[in-house]
Amino acid sequence: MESKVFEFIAKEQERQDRNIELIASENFVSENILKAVGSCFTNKYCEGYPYVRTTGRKGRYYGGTMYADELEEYCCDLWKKVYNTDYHVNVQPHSGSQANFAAYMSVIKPGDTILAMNLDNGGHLTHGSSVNFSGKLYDMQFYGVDENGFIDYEDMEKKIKEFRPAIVLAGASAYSRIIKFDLIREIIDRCATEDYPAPYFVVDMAHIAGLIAGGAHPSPFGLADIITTTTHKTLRGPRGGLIFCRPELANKVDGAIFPGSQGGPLMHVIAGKAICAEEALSPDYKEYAANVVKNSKAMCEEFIKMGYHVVTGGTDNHLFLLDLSKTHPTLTGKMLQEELDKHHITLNKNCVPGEQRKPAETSGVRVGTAAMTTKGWKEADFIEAAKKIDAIIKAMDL
Ligand code: DSN
Repeated sequence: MESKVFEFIAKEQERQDRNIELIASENFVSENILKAVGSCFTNKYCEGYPYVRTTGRKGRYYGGTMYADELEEYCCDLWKKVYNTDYHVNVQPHSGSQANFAAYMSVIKPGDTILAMNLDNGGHLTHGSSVNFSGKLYDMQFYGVDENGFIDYEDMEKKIKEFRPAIVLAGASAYSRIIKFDLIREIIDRCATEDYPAPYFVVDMAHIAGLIAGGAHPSPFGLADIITTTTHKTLRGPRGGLIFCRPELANKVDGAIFPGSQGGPLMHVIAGKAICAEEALSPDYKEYAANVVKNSKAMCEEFIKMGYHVVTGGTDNHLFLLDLSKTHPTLTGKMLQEELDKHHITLNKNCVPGEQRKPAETSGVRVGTAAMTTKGWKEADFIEAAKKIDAIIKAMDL
């Protein structure tokens, strides 16, 4: 049977081939991952867990799961190798949001306090937005960035002492600098007292997971209690999530995913996640991660050279934020995003620290280099793209 859907797929393929893709959370998966995600594993129900080798326990709710069991265990083993860790891993979260939901649910109760990074300062919807489950179910408190845009670790310590959160959450969607996981661990331990045991340290490493895997950003393993991620950003895998935790939290985390918040896992996506891990373990991957950062620095420096205001004045990772309010007071992030769309350059509007506009308008844009690095772009290509964006802005009627 013919399907109209293939027309949409063909148009989207054309767009992806043609456009300059600068959305910091997107990437291009390999043919193998595409094949796995489009495979017959999509037909299989596998509620429960295999874990025959790791725990001796098997708890699937359907027959015929023998190959899915092998796949899921293979996938879990690979992810432990990627991060060189003995943490438990759950590969079933359908997304980063589901992973965060389960992470919170596994160790705290609704009404408990979570301290997270302020959303305007680069946090994420599931880190306490009032319109998200996190903001509705938990008492959210926030730490922020200093006047230069860097995480204010002193503010974090002050807020831990003041609010005594049950979870301290680190991780961001639009933060361009190294996150000092070792310092946060130290702060958390320092704040613990006899009547306030150390809160859980949860890291959402979704944006930088690929850089950590490739050795281009410090790792939270060994420091955090629970680590969540998506697999489709710098990791360059299928859309989905993962949760890692200290072994003693394994049952709580697993229970929070299934049956706590999800039904059957998406086995075809788990197949894609396994290939993503195989790729992350390949020798080329280290080079890819290093190139993503090198390209990001080159493009960011070009914008600075042309007079743009970059939040924090630079980048250590795969992205940076242009604060347009300082240089182009009448140009919003939304206007620039829409103008660039017309020129086949894709990026997204983004709030900046101290944002004065609504999230639907914003005063900034976020620029990321992971996707075009996958397409083979080098520093010179990114510098060219920065110049092209500048020329487009100069041609706008502002
Ligand atoms: N929406 C993603 C991003 O663009 O950063 C985060 O989940």
